Amino acid sequence: MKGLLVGFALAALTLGIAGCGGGGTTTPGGEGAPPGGGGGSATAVPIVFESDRDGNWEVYFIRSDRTGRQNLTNNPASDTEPAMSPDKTKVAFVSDRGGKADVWIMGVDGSNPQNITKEAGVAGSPSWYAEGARLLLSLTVTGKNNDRPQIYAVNTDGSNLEQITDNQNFNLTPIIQSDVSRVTWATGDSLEELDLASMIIGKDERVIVERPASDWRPSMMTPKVRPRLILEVQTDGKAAVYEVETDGRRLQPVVKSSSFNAIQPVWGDLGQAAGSYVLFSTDKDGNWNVYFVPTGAGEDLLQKLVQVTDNPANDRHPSW
Ligand SMILES: [Ca+2]
Ligand SMILES: [Ca+2]
Repeated sequence: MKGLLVGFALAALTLGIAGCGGGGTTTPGGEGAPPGGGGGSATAVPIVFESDRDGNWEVYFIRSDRTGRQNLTNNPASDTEPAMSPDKTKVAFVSDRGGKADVWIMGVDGSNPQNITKEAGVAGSPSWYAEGARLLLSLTVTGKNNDRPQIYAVNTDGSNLEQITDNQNFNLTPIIQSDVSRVTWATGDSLEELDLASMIIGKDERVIVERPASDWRPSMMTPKVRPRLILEVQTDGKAAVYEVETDGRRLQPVVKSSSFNAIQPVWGDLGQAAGSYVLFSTDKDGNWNVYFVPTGAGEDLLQKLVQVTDNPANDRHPSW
């Protein structure tokens, strides 16, 4: 029961942001050339996201050039929080179709969904780890850790569950920092004031971003050159995307506006030659849509935004 409350509280944290979109943006073409039906540029990157466009939350596939849109889950349950595997062949997501919130893994075409937390607690925040061999996730186990979610790692078949945090805080949205076994996640005594923490598993847990704001949903950025994190920051009911050094220094905005919110950032490179991009969801059109933008857009942010979804429903939580 407490796990459900945590789920609702998280949804409120996402949806409670004051929306004030800046009017509709019309983009030529629109999303939705049929799967496999012509089009699709050679450099298009596969993206998954959550949407309630069909009346309940489903996980959808679309390419970065907006072709190939497909409902991957097609289930009356709530299917959310998709995470694309490193080799782009699988998608981890959260579904309550089994009676509680669990992490499931399916093929990138929606095939063969498997519940990997059936025997564990209430699950959320899946992210891929160990080159796709394991997942990091949050698990709320009744009677443990003040009934608050902790960070765990698990094999993709549900075996070898390992508890990583062991405290009385809320612990959410873990990621692995590339090339090292350092986990970064959000932690805090209140969902309204989360901080970013970091540790080599079992060794040196420390808070790296601690401010009177909610700092969470980290994503690793430029893993090979000058590694940094991007994250979602919520201050005074407004959400923006920031970047920060992996030790917490030099926090600065990447996608920030006084007229719209930007949430759930994921870093990507769109192919090595194309540079560094952040994929995220924003309410700038008056409803939540998925966009990406070069990380160094700066003053040219609005001109450099690339729209991926344009459905009036809520399109959020992208991954690529
Ligand atoms: Ca569903
Ligand atoms: Ca939308």
